[in-house]
Amino acid sequence: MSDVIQLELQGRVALIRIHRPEAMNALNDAVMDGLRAALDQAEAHADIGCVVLTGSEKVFAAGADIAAMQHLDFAEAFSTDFITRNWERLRTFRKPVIAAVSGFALGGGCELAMMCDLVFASESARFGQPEIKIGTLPGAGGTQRLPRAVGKAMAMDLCLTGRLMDAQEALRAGLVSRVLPTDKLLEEALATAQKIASYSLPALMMMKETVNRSFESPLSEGIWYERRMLHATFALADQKEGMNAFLEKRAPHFQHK
Ligand code: CO8
Repeated sequence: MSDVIQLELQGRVALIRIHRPEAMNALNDAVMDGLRAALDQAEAHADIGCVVLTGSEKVFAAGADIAAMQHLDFAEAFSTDFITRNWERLRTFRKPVIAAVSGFALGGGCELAMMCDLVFASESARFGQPEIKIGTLPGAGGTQRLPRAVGKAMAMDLCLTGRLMDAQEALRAGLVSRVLPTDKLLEEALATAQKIASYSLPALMMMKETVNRSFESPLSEGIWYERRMLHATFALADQKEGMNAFLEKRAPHFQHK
């Protein structure tokens, strides 16, 4: 794959690992190019139904690469649309993604985790948007997704003070859905991903798209969209199989179509 992004296929799950230990997995162009390539591969691969994105035990990602942007000026940042190329790829990825976060998920690292569909944290996980400490702002959705996840007061608390949130606080606040012992994090994330990937892939993709719609539209529009997507599932062979299997008291055999 690349030096800094490792891709491993395990059954119907793609495990993507950020590996830049010398810089706390700081996110530079090489990392983001590698992540885009890995996601492209996982999206194109018909037999992949779910992705797990992780870092190391010590760090998920400590943010955008500060050394790479230290001397950036406004004209260059604006004209090159800094932080845009490849950053939007995770947002547009259509299959489910679980972030398995151990250690630091700061700045762009926290933003990356929030772009995933589920976030599992190890007991050592620390989340934060500490950009204010270095005189800058989040730039990959931190000020937008964090309040949606944890509410305005908590988001302001984190963004304005730059303090870090531990795993239990993140669980209480709704930023993560599970906290696990550090040595069980990846195992649980992969097992959950295998379970998700065993379901009908088109139904999963429709589910993800529909839940995400709740952030993009008023309630009445979202409910209308959900109703139409429900109707659309009746065109899937997997819906027939799933309901038949239930009524025949047997396990379904989804064909992902
Ligand atoms: N960028 C570049 N290098 C980094 C980064 C980073 N974000 N974080 C750590 N490193 C490097 C350190 O410079 C150090 O390098 P060296 O060994 O060559 O001196 C090495 O990683 C190890 O780091 P520390 O010695 O600091 O390790 P500690 O265990 O003492 O501390 C911390 C770990 C707490 C994670 C600490 O490194 C830290 O605070 N890092 C910076 C966190 C931060 O401010 N993140 C936000 C960055 S800005 C951002 O992400 C948003 C910008 C908007 C764009 C959004 C999309 C990315």
